[in-house]
Amino acid sequence: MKILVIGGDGFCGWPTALHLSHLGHDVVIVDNLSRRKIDIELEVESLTPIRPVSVRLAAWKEVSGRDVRFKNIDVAQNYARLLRLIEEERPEAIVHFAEQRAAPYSMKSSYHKRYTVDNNINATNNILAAIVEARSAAHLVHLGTMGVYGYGTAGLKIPEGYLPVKIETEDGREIRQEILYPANPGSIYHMTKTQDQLLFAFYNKNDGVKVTDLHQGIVWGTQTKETRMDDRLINRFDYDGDYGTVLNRFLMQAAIGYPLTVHGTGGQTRAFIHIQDTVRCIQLAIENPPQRGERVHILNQMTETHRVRDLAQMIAAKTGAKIANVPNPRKEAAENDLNVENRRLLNLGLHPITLEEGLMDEVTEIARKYATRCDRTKIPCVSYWTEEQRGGGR
Ligand code: NAD
Ligand code: USQ
Repeated sequence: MKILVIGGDGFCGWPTALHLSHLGHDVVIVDNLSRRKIDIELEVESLTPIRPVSVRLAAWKEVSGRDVRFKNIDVAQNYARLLRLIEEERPEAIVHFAEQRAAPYSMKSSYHKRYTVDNNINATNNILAAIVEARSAAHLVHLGTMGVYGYGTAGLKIPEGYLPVKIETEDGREIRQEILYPANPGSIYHMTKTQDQLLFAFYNKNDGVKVTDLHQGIVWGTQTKETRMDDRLINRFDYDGDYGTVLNRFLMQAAIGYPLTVHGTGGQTRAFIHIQDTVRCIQLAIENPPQRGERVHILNQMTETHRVRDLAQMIAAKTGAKIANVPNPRKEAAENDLNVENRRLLNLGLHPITLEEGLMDEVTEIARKYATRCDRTKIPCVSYWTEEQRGGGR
């Protein structure tokens, strides 16, 4: 199958591109390298030494014998090049990772809020509009987020995208419908993902575009089967206060003897998935497209839920790390429960990697190995959600 992987130089996109290439698909990576440029802006680097795209692709050709092509296109800004690419390549599937994905980065300042909205919503709209204009039958697989639902569920198990509702009409009849689960974003970044959902629903209804939206939890881990095949294929590992996600941050902090930065009481419960399972889920989504005319497929791409303080305790118990409860720079519930339906991917054949089996490998294989590359001054989260926190937090 011909597959475009848009955002294919990033943390999830790179291992996905290799996985799909390894399966025999003809993969074209599209990326504007904005994530690498943001590293320069933030004066930070991936803990792992990631190589330039051309070196990555040459190494992949050497170890696998397979070609993966690369196109440097800003899909949010350069609609004409994106359209031409889809017209020329006629992909059967397009995987869309190309968004600014860090909640703290999206909240740093008005510039960062505006950049995140411009980039993410235009990227998604441009890809959808180009599929329609190119008269392409491509199946669009998008990486959404568990954060579209918010994390407070009032005891309800979060369904996969659609909520069945019963409404009583004025004349006493009962109407039953399935609606998109009410959006409840907790950052500008998460808000762009709730807008993406409406774009998918509209283009699906109006133009019959086939879309799968994967509402993914927090991804942990670094390497996959393919990125381990050569040092030059190593995946990125973000640990800084903007892009580092909680579990990978804790693993790295444990490796360098930095007290684990638990926000507030650490009562936030979140959903998690290992990067190896991410690439497998995307494969499963590509292999199981919606039929023409079918509504948007929404799948919850997560395998376990954990409370932040429990994660910190688990890592502390395994490594002897200390825990520091730091003031929470975000505006979020101090404590929440989270119960999530994830049967669709399990039914398609996903066998999850558990935290229990993978955690220590990650500490030794990655975090300890590259500990000397860590800049400790970049660890604290210094992006505040509100002006009050900004004022009081400095
Ligand atoms: P990332 O920042 O590492 O990768 C995104 C890639 O997209 C980067 O290489 C970037 O250069 C590229 N990109 C961004 N805007 C672009 C544009 N306008 N044109 C072309 N390329 C562009 O992020 P990631 O962690 O790989 O996340 C990928 C997707 O998965 C995101 O949409 C994110 O919201 C979603 N997601 C990530 C996680 C996670 O924990 N990392 C969890 C849930 C969902
Ligand atoms: N947290 C800490 N200490 C830290 C860092 C984070 O306690 O050092 C807490 C945060 O306050 C938050 C939780 O851990 O309560 C998760 O934070 P995170 O940065 O790991 O995850 P988040 O901001 O939600 O974003 C990440 C990805 C995003 C994706 C999302 C999936 O960056 O792209 O969409 O996870 S989800 O969380 O399910 O919405």
